[in-house]
Amino acid sequence: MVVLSQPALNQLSHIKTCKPTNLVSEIPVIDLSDPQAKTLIVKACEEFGFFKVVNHGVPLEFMTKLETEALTFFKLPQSEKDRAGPPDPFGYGSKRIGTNGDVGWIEYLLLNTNPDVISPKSLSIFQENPVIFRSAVNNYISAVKNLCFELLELMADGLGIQPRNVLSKLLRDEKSDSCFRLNHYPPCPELQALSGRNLIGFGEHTDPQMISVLRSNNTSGLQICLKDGTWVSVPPDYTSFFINVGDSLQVMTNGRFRSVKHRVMADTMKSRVSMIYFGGPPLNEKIAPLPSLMRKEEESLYKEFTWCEYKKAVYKSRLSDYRLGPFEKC
Ligand code: AKG
Repeated sequence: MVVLSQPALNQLSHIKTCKPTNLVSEIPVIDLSDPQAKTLIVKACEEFGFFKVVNHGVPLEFMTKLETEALTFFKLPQSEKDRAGPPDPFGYGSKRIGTNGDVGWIEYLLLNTNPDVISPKSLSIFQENPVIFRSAVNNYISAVKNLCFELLELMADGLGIQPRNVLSKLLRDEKSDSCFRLNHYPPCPELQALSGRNLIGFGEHTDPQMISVLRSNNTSGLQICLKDGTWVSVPPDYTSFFINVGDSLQVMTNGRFRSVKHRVMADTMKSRVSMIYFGGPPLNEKIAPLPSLMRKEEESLYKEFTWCEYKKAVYKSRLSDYRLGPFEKC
């Protein structure tokens, strides 16, 4: 079993008070073969900022192969994993998330998905286990990127805006600032028993990019926050993808789509492995409401900013900060 070095209990975050979480069956499920998919996606993005996708066309083999490779990496001795870290922000990290004091019961690998700017640390990971790991990552990412483009085009169709690649072109751009994260949450029986409370794997946050495509193994832990502030558990499904609307897409739709707050609870008995593709626009791209979506005399809810400016602000913030706040018009 992989054991993260044990931090002092008070360094880790717990859920102190929380309404009972429900296993919701009403999380929207979008079947991509359904002719109504575009309408249902828009509804899900408005209501939840979150949905599950089935019949997505990504071979299960790509998902399970990468999961196996990720576990092989996470099972390496700590000293070997540490050679791929600390994250800069790319590379291997453990417990510390970002540089502003957020901690969680997690270890992870953050990779850049733009081959021409892949960081030296990311390369060292591939050099350990070059052919198999690299091809598992590449196969998975290229399939998930295509799914992401399709989802963004369905969103444009559902919103009734033209051209239909108005969103997807930002991620298709070779300068797209997207990244990919492999997360591992080891089981935590002792810590949980000691604290008697639920241990946080990944603290609550919204994703700053446009869209995130998440796949996990069959261990639960992911929770999303509904519009009314209730936290609900997302039943895991290793064959499907879960889609998060990110802050940038919320701005591009002038608040019509909702960037979903989410978090992960560690499991006492089972390890959770998740893999997330975060689709971000090019650094110099202006993040602003799409003109084709604005109604007559509708005003932007946000100040003007580029993705680079927003990203810099995010890096300086804590996970749970309301990071869009300073960019909203008063
Ligand atoms: C993140 O990496 O930003 C997450 O929210 C993790 C979600 C998960 O591991 O299921």
